[in-house]
Amino acid sequence: MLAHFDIPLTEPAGWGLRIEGAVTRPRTIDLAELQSAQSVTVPVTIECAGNGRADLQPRPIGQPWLGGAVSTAAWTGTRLWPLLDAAGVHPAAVEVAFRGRDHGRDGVVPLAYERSLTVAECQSSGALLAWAMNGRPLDAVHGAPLRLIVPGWYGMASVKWLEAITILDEPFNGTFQAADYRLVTSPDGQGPAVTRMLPRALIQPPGLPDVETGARSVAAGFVQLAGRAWSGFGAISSVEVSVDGGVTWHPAELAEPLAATAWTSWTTPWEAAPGRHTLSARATDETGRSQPLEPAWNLWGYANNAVQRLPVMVFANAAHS
Ligand SMILES: Nc1nc2c(c(=O)[nH]1)N[C@H]1C(S)=C(S)[C@@H](COP(=O)(O)O)O[C@H]1N2
Ligand SMILES: [Mo]
Repeated sequence: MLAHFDIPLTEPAGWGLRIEGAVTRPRTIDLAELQSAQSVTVPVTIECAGNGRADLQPRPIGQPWLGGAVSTAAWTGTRLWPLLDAAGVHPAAVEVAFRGRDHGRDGVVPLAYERSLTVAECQSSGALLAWAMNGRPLDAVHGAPLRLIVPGWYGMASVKWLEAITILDEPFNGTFQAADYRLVTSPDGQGPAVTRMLPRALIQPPGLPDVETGARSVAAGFVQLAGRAWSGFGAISSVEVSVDGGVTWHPAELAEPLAATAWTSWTTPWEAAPGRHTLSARATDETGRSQPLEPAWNLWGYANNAVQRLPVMVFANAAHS
């Protein structure tokens, strides 16, 4: 769960979604009407753009995520585009802004959490307005009563506690679009926007964690290594695993993907010999995008998809029992 401000508590009864701006038929829709539209349930993997930030040096400002800020849930809702289309989006419209109910201040300026997508992205991304997660009504933490889900994008795009959608005939310039969520590497503070999730594979840590170092402690012998891999740019085409710190790599076996919008499970057998080892997994997607061995630093520590390095201490079996 990640939120920039306090969690707003909203009674569905008094709530309505405002659709306004460059549309022929601006309106407010209540939850019952949204739920009477055609509904879909889609598994979607969402990763926070700051996931992996804590591995960067020097340490960027922000939540010190290691690799845990990613999850997959089944989201139930209705597709965004048919709703916007029915409101009559002006032909000259270029972007759509999504505003959450949560707000705070930027110094003296009142500030809501608001993000935008291009009109084209609203049409093609399969974005949905979701009111349920894993078969249960959305809870307060995850955006009740309604949130946007943008498959393929880092988490910041999936605006929680959604209360207004504004169609714009110029690009949106809000703080969380124009100033934050940028890959800043130069002193002018500018940089390209963070958009889709870069390919990434993570390993389900085998064995047990060592209390002092956090390194994994594993009994020697056959170990079935497993993990997940995802990319916001397309299907995962391969996962390679290294058990020697990235010197040699071999292909893992991929399971059938859950959905085009969700991560893929992978497995590979490992004959673990006593001693210290470093495990790594590297994903490549169908567009050919892959993971770098070293992180690419940026000021806010976004989109670090460098290959994971998982230290493992393998013990001879007798020492373990
Ligand atoms: N309204 C609103 N939506 C938001 C945010 C927020 O602060 N306010 N945080 C975003 C970020 S940065 C992430 S990673 C995801 C986290 O979603 P989760 O809390 O369901 O895991 O929500 C996104 N949507
Ligand atoms: Mo995030």
